[in-house]
Amino acid sequence: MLPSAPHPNQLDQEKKLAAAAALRWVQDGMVLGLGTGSTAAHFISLLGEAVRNGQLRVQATATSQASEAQARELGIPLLQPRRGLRFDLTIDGADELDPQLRLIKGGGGALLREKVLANASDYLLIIADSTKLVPQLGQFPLPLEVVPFALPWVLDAVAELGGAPVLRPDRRNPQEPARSDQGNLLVDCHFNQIPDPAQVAAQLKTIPGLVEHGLFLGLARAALVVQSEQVMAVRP
Ligand code: ABF
Repeated sequence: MLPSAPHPNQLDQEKKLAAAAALRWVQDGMVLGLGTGSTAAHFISLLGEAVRNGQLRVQATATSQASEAQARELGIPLLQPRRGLRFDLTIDGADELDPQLRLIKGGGGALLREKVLANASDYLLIIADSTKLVPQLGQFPLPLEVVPFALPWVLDAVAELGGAPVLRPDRRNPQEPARSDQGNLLVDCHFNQIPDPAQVAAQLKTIPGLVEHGLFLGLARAALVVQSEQVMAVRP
């Protein structure tokens, strides 16, 4: 009997729980990276409240136009990319994470900016509901960001790796391909299981025109994962 998936309302409660736990990691004066996705959106809402009522003074950069718009709307002071900019703490979601804190990210299409900010962060904290922690990565299709011109060859190369690539359709207009904030295409690769994420990441990096992949290895320092309505800290 497969464990039943949590009810959507319960899942949203779990996301809010993880987001609230992450807010306690934020110290006054921090420079923050703001993630993308529904869990990160809950965190940004809570952060906006704390900024509005004067509890926290922070500056932040977002990993997507959507998160930037939400943060701006909430009055969170925003920093644009500039040389030397580093983040004390970046809070972001994930599509899958394993016990070694290896991640699959990019279901929300923001993997490139997420990886750029993760790489510029002193501390990447992942927040996740109970469906995200898995024993082995790969059940969730691995997102790629691809330059449009290169698409046919990238699809061939990923298929060679056993990744069953699918061009992601636009959510609002499925006749059109989805586009990243950079205007690139998004490809979801169905590996089913990825026993050696480092090897797959290294192989993907050799494919011209594949600008970023959703394997985040050695970037996350900790994760706050909800299990049985409790928030559990996971460290590699
Ligand atoms: C983002 O968080 C993406 O990388 C990932 O797709 C998403 C997870 O989505 P959600 O929090 O909505 O479950 O960082």
